[in-house]
Amino acid sequence: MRLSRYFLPVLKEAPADAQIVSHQLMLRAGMIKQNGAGIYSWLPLGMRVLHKIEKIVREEQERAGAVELLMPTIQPAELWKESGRYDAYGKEMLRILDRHEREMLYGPTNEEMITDIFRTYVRSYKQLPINLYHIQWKFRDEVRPRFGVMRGREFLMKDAYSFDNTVEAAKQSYYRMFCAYLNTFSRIGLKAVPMRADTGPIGGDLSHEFIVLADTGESAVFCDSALVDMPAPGKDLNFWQDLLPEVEKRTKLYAATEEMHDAARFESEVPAERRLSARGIEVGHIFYFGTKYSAPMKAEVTGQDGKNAPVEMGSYGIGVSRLVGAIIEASHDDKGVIWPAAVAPFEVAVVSLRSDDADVTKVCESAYEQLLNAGVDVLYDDTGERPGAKFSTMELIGVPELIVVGPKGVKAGVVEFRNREAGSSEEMTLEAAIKRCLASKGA
Ligand code: 5CA
Repeated sequence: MRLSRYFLPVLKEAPADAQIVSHQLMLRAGMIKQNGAGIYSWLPLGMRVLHKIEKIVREEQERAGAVELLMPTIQPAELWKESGRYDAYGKEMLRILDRHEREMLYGPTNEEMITDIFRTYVRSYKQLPINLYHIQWKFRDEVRPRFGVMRGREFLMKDAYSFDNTVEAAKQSYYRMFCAYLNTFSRIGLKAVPMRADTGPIGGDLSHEFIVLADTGESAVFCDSALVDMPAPGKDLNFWQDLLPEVEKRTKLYAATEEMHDAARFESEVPAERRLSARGIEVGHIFYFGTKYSAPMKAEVTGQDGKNAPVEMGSYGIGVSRLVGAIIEASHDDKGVIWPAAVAPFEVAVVSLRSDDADVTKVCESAYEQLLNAGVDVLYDDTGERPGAKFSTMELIGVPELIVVGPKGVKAGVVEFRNREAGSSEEMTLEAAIKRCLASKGA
């Protein structure tokens, strides 16, 4: 992408009402634009990050056996009346009347709709297990939308739904997703702590939240320190089975300390020694709720014994748009965002220090072309801005690696290779710089 043709409306200063660093940086880096309370447009740079997160989420869902579909944002109220949640959900649900005065709603979640899809097509235990997911916008009329995309009213969620024949099989599906979540957050470059949680309006009696530690988080983190010691980002967790004994060990520990469950609910009652004095951001939440929806909605399957019984279900959410804010909270400095490589909107930038110099331009064009051809997400700053302003923008938007091309270097046959996170700068040939970029991409 040539910066001269890109849409990157960076701001010198963040609007005064942006209270936390991720919100400030997302506005300043031209990633989002607020359109209403808790409602945002995703500008090109923000959308790139969103797509990169989605891609990782998809890959890990598919690896865990979940199958993608797409349900609508607008749902008929009838389904929610069947489950009993239409009245129970309260004011967070955005209710709409269509031109025929039919009651509709903008989906805050999709348990009812997926249960309806399931019951239309599946009859026998032989067709199970099934796990279906989608990545779709949700709307919750939050009392206090705040912190930018962290607590929006419209937000992007990955929600998966598992269907099993027995309680044991359903728990297996639950822990399979548990492991998929550890993989997902690790690949994104985050350390997310699983914590036993309250189930709220989704229901059920087994639930975990995945929390990214950050001072600005809205969730208080209470858990055994053993649980905090989860695999470090980047560690290859590979296949979920490898991890299952470990997860079981850890979850037994939960089971052993029932107060942990209460701790998640009643912040004030947690004894000081059990607190991590930490706060965190909930980036994922998984639930096992058995037949809470399948029983009232009559989503039944014929079992091995020939009898019909409601299917065992769980649901599994990831806050895809919230993750963008959470990553920035966890990874930034006073100059801007430091993206983990896997989700950086651009992996490399070629920065021309003199766009009016033909030799400099020739080297830049060659670097840009080679990187594009190698499949690297490259931003080419071909504008006539001052070098200082160019570097500030690159640091603000968090491009991990820069190839800087200036007249002196070109004469000497070198470019400057900069690394955002390390703050390092080295001179080398263009060929060597490109090799370095490809190496960090794993190509
Ligand atoms: N149906 C279940 C699981 S699919 C569900 O809706 N779970 S949830 O309510 O916990 O939401 C899943 C995830 O969406 C949360 O962990 C959080 O990361 C994200 N999320 C929830 N509310 C918001 C919001 N207002 N703004 C941004 N992200 C949100």
